[in-house]
Amino acid sequence: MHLRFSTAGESHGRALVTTVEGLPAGLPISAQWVDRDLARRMQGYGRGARMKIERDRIEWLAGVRAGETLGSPVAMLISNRDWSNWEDVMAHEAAEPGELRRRRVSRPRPGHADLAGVLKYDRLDARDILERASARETTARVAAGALARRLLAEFGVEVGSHVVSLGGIAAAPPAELPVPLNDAADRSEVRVLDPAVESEIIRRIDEAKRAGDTLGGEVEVVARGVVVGLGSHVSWDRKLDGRLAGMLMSIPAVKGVEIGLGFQAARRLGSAVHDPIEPRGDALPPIAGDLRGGFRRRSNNAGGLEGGITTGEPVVARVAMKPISTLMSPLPTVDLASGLPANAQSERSDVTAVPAMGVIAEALVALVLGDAMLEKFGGDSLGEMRRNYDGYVASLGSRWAARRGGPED
Ligand code: EPS
Repeated sequence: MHLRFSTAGESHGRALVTTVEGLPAGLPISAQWVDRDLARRMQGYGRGARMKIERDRIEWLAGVRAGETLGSPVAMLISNRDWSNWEDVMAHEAAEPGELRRRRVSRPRPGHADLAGVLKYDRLDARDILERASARETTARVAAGALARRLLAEFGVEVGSHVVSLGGIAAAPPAELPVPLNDAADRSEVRVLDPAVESEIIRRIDEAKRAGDTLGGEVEVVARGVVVGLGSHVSWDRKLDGRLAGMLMSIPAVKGVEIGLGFQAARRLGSAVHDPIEPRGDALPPIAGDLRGGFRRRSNNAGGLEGGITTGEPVVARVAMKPISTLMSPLPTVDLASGLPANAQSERSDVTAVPAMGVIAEALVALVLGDAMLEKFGGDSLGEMRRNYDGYVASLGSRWAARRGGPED
């Protein structure tokens, strides 16, 4: 991995921390740039009361000076405002037993990490598990992703997302997605590009809330301006589709990922799946500076990836999230304290976090693409990376072009 990141922090602990290593020196960056994505992650109709408490923003800890990266690991801190309500329960030092019993979770929620976690880690209190399994951790990932997004922006890559279904209600987005995608999606409270279904989805969320239930949904992430040739067919762990799918599946509550046409492709004839190739202009390649090496596709069913390599078409992934597992009308479980049947614990939670999941998915796609860019173009400084990138783009297709008109192979 060329762009590594890790996070630490419990949902109701003091703070979240994230470190990002591998960024070149000289990348312009500001806290405002990162905070913008943190604020977007907190949005969306159907979020719980926690989002009214927090004002997620970063404090730089390391790796940035005078608005530019230094090439050293970047570390960021995001304080939890809610910590002040949990200091005793979440105290780091040995606490009074009474404090630990407060807010103990002994009735594991079906669908959450609670039960598997307490068994695996040999804990009595599922809070020891859920504090880290909580999707609060994605705040730190979005901060890391914002740095990757800043790197990609230097190379003209835009990563956006929109909700394609929520609570079983499908949106009908326009065939040509708006540019920039997020400006349009963020205008909707549920991040759909179909005003006709917006109020229907909001009604469904209200209904689910009244019933003490939760809702899942699907999001589409689109990265435009990605150069042909990121990732590789040569080894399984270098295939970019695998790297993207793995990363997206790591989002809490995500149960499915599709690239391009995804599962639909399995049901069609090959001729209705594969994207015909044509020259971009009337002439054959190369066209100077063309990210796709002078070619283009009539469709993009492949979602911008063939053989684990980017084609230069937009990279498109769909991500499916199950309904949140904290139900206010809880499901049957077993009380770990008594061993008897009980109803699962209900903690404050969201009815749905699908709109926020799109922002998280964008961040992770940016991290994977940023990693692949660094793998291909490397460089200790942004200038060095840019020279490598420009040299590659300028030479795309030149081997082939030099042979054209020459003796037949
Ligand atoms: C979240 C913070 C959490 C939840 C949600 C996401 O806050 P709290 O538990 O204090 O209400 O709103 O967590 C979950 C969905 C989950 O499964 O744990 C956040 O910051 O995104």
